[in-house]
Amino acid sequence: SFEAELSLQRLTPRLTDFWDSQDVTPELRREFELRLEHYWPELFELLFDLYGTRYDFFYHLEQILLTAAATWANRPETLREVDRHRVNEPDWFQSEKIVGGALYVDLFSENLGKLRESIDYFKQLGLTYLHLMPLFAVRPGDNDGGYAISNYRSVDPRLGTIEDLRLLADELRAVGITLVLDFVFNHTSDDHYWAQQAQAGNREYQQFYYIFPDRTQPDQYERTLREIFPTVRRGNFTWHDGMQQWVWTTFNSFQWDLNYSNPAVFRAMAEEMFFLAQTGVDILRLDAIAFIWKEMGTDCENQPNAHKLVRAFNRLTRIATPGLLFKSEAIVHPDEVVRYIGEDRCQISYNPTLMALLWESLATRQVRLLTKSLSHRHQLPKHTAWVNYLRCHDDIGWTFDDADAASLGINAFDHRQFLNAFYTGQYEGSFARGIPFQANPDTGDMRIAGTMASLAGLEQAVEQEDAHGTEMAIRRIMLLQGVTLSIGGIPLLYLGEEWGMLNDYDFVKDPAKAADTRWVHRPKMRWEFLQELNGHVEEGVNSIRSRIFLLLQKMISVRKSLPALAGQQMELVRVNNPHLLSFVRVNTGHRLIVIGNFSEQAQTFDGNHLRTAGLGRFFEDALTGESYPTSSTLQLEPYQILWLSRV
Ligand code: OTU
Repeated sequence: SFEAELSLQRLTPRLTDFWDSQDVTPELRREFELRLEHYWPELFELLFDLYGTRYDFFYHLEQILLTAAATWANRPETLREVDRHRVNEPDWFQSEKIVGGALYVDLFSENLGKLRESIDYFKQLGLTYLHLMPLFAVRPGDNDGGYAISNYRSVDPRLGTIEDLRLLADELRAVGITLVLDFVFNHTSDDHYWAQQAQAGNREYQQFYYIFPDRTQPDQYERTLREIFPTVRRGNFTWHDGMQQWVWTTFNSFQWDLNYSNPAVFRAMAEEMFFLAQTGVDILRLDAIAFIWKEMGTDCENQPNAHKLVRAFNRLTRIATPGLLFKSEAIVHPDEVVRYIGEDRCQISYNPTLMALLWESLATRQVRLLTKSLSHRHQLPKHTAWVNYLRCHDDIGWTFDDADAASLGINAFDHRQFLNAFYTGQYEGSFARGIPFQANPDTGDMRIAGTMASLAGLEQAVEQEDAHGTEMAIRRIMLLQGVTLSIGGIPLLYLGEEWGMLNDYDFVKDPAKAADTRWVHRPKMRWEFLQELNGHVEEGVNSIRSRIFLLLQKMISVRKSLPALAGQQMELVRVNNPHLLSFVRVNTGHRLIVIGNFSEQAQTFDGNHLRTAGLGRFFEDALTGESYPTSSTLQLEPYQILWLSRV
């Protein structure tokens, strides 16, 4: 637009001064200018829409632009190389070779220095993408697992230093492992410098947050807000004794929501983002992305301006750090989840609907809701991908679409009640051992905490010394992993899964953790399992651990050998059996059919269904090497999953 162009013209002298003061080559400067010319119009429109009526808009615009330029000027050359490479290969993360893992630095290996010694372990398991849970300086006491950040520019001293982080990033890059860190940008801790200034009465910083003198506005907002952490406190606001004011706190009372209607907040957070980018992180996980914009009269989730903010951050990265990607953490309705995904917003996103519906299928032994959802929800825009996971550090919420359920005659409310009963082990015959998270007595709502293995039946089976139950639990785990490793996107393990780690009920002994049941599925890594595996222990519980590890390791390595599993394209295959999920993956002439049995009974189907999906007369299971003819009736063992290719 004319306004965008004229603004850039007016800002150019400041930018020219900046470049003239720098000791950089004309080529480097030109690279920046080309990207700026390309992305400026969009960036300007977005920021003008968000902040154009603010008295200080142009000032912050200038500062943002200068920060972007300084970021490129000071970007380590190795990272600039990565930037250039990724601009030319925007699908680099679509490879079949990419397999992710997530972990807590302290629970996995104490600190960042020790974590570097685990690179061999990641390689042994086959990981090429590593998400470290938030490792920045946090408030004392409860810090919500690192999500209450008091300083984005320093590492929690218990874990190391920024220098350790840089070293780790370098080493990971050298062995081809992508580094993912959180950008916790919805809120800061109550002891962040900005919050401290606000508490000291500094008006400039009070405007960084949502702070109210009385209940008038909070009450107005509350009329349409959901409660996200109702067991922490009812409502979304916290009374602050020192200030004698109310503070907007969507999550814990010590996590203060940032006020993005203030351009100073956008600018300040852009600076924090660029600081993180320069440490060598490849992907930023945008935490609690759904909540970043508040609008009176709405639920203040998924607001149009939240999307504008994300796009503006994205455009800034295209200009200054073009190799950096965003991963969306929007655990919301499936229609809303996809709206965060795009080349111009978050290139990758958690797939919470697939996650929830895989667990739903395991409970019901039926795949109808899952297939219904997949049939119209799996496709994504180009140059983007799902991150497919089964468990993570958070709870499971049943975020499927009520209308998808209704179309199958399922009442969504009742079904969620059933799933909650099933996964907390209350339902007759349930194999699961989950515990409630954030049960809300008013709405009957609840989410589920628990490790993958405990939810899949291993805890109960081991406790009851039930060999058959144990076998079934291991098969359930491998069935689910077999889907997320093949369905299209980036598979992400939550480390501990590879050993079938069970719930750890000891979290209640730690006062900083006791009130948050998610700690039940955040156990410490047990390195003795690896030692046992290396010593080939064959007896007892230990062999269960080793089996799960070896099965998963094998499945990962098979995935990495199958080019059909790259990319995102996936078509469902009808096999006329309500217990069988089947789909075909096609990529550059390669083809693979996946078929999984979600019941504990053997299931048969007519092999001709696979023939019409393009498999030919014979096929081979890539997981076992066994081959079968497609002309006859075929049988899947309880919970068996096959990855079939033509021979
Ligand atoms: C995120 O999750 C993090 O993953 C959690 O670990 C944090 O506690 C929280 O933000 C605050 O930083 O409520 O139970 O998408 O589901 O953003 C998890 C909506 C959460 C929320 C999600 C949030």
